[in-house]
Amino acid sequence: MSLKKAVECVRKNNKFLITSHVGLEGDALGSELAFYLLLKRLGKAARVINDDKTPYAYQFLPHNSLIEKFSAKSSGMVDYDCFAVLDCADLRRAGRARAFDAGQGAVLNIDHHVSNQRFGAVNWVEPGYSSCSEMIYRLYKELRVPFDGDSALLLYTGILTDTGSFRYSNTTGYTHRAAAELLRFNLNVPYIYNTVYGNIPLQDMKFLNNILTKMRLEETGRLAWFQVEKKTLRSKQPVFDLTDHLMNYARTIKGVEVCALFRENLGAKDEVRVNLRSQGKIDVNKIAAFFGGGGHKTASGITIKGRINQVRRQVLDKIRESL
Ligand SMILES: [Mn+2]
Repeated sequence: MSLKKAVECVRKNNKFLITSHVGLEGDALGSELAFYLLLKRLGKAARVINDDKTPYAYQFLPHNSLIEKFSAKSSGMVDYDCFAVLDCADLRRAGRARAFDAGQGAVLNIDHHVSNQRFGAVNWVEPGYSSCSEMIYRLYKELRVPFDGDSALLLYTGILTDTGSFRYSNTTGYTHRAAAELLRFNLNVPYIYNTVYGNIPLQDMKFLNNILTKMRLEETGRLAWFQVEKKTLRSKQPVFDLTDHLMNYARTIKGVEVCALFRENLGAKDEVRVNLRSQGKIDVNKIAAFFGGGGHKTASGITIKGRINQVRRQVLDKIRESL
């Protein structure tokens, strides 16, 4: 589709500024840093600037330390001719880094979310890819840039996490072939897996357990939901992003078709982050889109202004309609 235009955009420009969505995870970071390395191989200048900081579980990724934290003060001084936004369905998801959109560079939008808003001058958006990292893998192939141990580790981690360790429906033969090629660089798979999933501090595990015991089931067990309030988050201060763990537990329960997590945003007043997961029958991207969010058919998210109880009621009503 527009892979050709993305390639052209990479060839034509020389100074790149790379960002991704807030709530950074494996695919966002893996694709950003692998794209950075690709540009370096091509002799281009590049910087990675994120609004969020790299979560604890992903700090092991090679070159993580070169990622700069967004600062409103210095943002006007960044020089670039291309603003590359990766794994980001909507420019608002880039947080404050979206301010670069108003700058001097053309926006290159590389993403696999079905809800992508096509906000770029060049949009390479293909929901058929498991992950943005798989798209960057493709870009390496297209530009004939060889992989090395670092790029392979980054791309493998991005693919691993966005496919739920190769078990979600977005996993294809192409995904496995890409992984097989990346594994040739002697990646330490148990190490990657343990660092990403198996490194939860005991305190966080207790917190996770606490939320799990408060899980609610509705609609004869087809709908599961959790609610986490600011005061709980403040007192427990989890360092680990527990979203996937919570959702995976809920999804594993026999009969559950949709699960929802409602979490008050610590940094804002009356703002709730909603994460939705589906077993496949229900399109949670549609539900998220109704409230201004988006994502994938089986995994989506929304940030909604309002009191948590009210937000929860509205979203649950919408889910019930589709069950
Ligand atoms: Mn992704």
